[in-house]
Amino acid sequence: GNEIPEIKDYIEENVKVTEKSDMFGVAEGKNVIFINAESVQGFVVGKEVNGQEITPFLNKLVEDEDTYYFDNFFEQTGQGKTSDSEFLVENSLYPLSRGAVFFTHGGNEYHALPEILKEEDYFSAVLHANNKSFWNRDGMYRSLNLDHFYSDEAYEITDENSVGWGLKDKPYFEQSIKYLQAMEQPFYTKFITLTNHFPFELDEEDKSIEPYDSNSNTLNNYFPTVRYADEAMEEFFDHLKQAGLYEDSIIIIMGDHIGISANHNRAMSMFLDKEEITPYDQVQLLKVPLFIHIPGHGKGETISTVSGQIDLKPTILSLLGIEHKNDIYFGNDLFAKNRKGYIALRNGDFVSDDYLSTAGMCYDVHTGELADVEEEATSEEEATTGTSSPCDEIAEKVELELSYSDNIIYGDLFRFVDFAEEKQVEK
Ligand code: GP9
Ligand code: MN
Repeated sequence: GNEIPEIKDYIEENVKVTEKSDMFGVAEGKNVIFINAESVQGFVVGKEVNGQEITPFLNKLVEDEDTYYFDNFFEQTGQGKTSDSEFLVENSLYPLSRGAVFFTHGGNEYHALPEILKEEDYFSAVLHANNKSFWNRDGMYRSLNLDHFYSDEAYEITDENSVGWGLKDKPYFEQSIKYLQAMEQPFYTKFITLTNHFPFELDEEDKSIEPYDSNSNTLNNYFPTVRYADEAMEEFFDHLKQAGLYEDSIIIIMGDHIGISANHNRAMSMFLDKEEITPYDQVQLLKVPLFIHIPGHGKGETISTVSGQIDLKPTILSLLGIEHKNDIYFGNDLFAKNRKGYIALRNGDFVSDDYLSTAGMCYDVHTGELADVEEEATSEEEATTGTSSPCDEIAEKVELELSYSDNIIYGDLFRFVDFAEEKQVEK
């Protein structure tokens, strides 16, 4: 049956923040430039390799007074990788536990950022120099109500300006500027970089730092390509300034998902100077950087509350001063005070203000020590199951949220919701 009323009730009670944040409307009417930074993980920010900074530009941004940096921000993708991260950001719904929702449910009804922003006279576009059908982007973007997709056909791609997966990030950003300049404002645009993609190939002339030296070529080569992406983003900021687009825009940079998998744990533990990578560490490595840069704002800081990709949609809407009371989503405005307090990973693991749950174990999130199992049962139900863990309460919510999100997608339930009509009724 149609579960929408039940899901809405759950969201009203357990997800939505009750008060607008202080940041509501600070970027009203501004352009939004969102950079999906391919495979950039949080562990590189502020770190060095061979005595050299890996991400000098991002490191400067951390300190920038116009930038909020979220250093406890998690990727929540599944098998759909980049496309899952896009799905999370546009919808504040979870991707699926198997397959890529962009492929399996690209024709569903959604209520995504481009659609909501269109009502506020925003023009939306994605700029990404790859084939438009990769990840079924062209199909899904239609369902998300995106106005335009500048794919590989919009770029001049040659042997000289390509490496690995295609057009290098520097010429990609450079060639993109003319499209931004010609674009109707305000706009909501997403840039998806490509050079820092597995297997992290880079031409000699583009290497500003030397590879690492470990038993993993993947990890070794990751650092020079991350640095290349860092430089490309710095150049992009300069292009935006030169084009007169910087002042009227907010720029968001987000790592889409991890670049270095658990297969490289030996090398990773060497780099991080740890004896081993524990299951707790493995989850901590799912952190990706998130920057929200608001030119002229002057109040930026580093925010360390637990957060994730599911939070971007409500955050962007809040920054732009757009109310969306009847929307159905699972994230929270990153600047709100009474947030949910946990981030669900697609496999049911989670990270909360206090705990980290993975592989059936419950850790103290701050110390990485196993959290005590309460010996004494406090209810009949617990008495029959034997033990209870301090992670149980949130684990239940996580399971419920993931299943509600899945049901919305599998049942294409937004077909039955008239978001616009409800908006009118409320007024
Ligand atoms: C392809 C790019 C990479 O267009 O977004 O996708 P990924 O392999 O990271 O999901
Ligand atoms: Mn990716």
